Amino acid sequence: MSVEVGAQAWPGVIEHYARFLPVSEATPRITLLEGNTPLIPSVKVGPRLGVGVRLFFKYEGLNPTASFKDRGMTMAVSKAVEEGAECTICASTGNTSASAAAYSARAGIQSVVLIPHGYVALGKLAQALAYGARTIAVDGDFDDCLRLVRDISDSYPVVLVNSLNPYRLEGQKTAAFEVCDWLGGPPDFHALPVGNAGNITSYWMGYCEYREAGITDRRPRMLGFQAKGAAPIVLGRRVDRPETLATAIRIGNPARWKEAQAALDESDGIIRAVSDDAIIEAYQELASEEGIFVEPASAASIAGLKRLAAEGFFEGRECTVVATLTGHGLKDPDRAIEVAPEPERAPAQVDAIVEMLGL
Ligand code: AN7
Repeated sequence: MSVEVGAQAWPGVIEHYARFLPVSEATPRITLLEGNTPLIPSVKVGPRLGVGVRLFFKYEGLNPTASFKDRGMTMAVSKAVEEGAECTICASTGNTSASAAAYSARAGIQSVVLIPHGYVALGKLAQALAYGARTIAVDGDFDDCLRLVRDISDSYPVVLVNSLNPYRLEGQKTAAFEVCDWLGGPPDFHALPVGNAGNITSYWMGYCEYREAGITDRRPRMLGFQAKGAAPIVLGRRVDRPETLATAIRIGNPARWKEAQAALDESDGIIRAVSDDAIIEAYQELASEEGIFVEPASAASIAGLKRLAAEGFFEGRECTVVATLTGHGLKDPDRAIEVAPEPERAPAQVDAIVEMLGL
């Protein structure tokens, strides 16, 4: 018996949201069926923010390469192929490179990724290598890598797929559409971590376009959070040697800085820095109290919401808050193990284990 593909199956973000995207029938769909990620109600963290707060997690770690980057990458690689490209290039703190490598493999074209040597989480490095990207570890940080790939793609036949590529933003804005579609309208606040600032820019585009199309009648206030040691937008100046254990957002000179600032201004938004300790605390709470394992950068938005709550921000407010959890916890297994207690050891005997457990 043959298995039929159901007509209702999720077709990926390009096909599902084609009427909002710069694609035609002729655009190839290079897709791994990304998107359609769950909007999970918070059971513990949300109620603690304030009695009137309804918090939802947009869990982007469930995309095909386990981060939100797949939404933008399906667009960027599809358009690159439509335009006849044979090679993509990107700079990355890890997730962009994993995604670029996967979608390029899917398209049957080469990918080249430049990553800061020693500062990419293990799972992400494994992905770039497994998908067959030419993986170049650069003696420098992400900002150096981005400068290099901009220069190279300006002069050589390789397509830049960082979020400087406008198709990346187009694809990523679909996450805002999904939030509105699932909630039945926009939230009051949307929180997310900010690194290169492509995602906050994309969500804002998505919320604006849905309102312009008359699908929604308002837009959320955007809440952006950077790591304290890598907070250029908060400080209003470039950070030359960014440092944070949330390596995904270890970025000192964001490519979409201006657009992110505009999103914050237009939405009456807020951008704040959170410490690495606060990030790790939120990271552990998400896993142990919500059952949601994310990478450290993703927890920055939760650390930020907790900080706002501690300042009284949510007091007396009835509001819906969506926090994007940008990447899966398995991306960075080293950090997970480092901050957790060691596994207990036992002999292979029932008695010993029963005694350990105090049963
Ligand atoms: C998990 O992969 O910049 O503000 O090169 O991986 O849109 O950059 C990753 C960024 C948040 C920040 N959370 O998003 C890269 C890269 C995770 C991330 C961000 C990133 P942007």
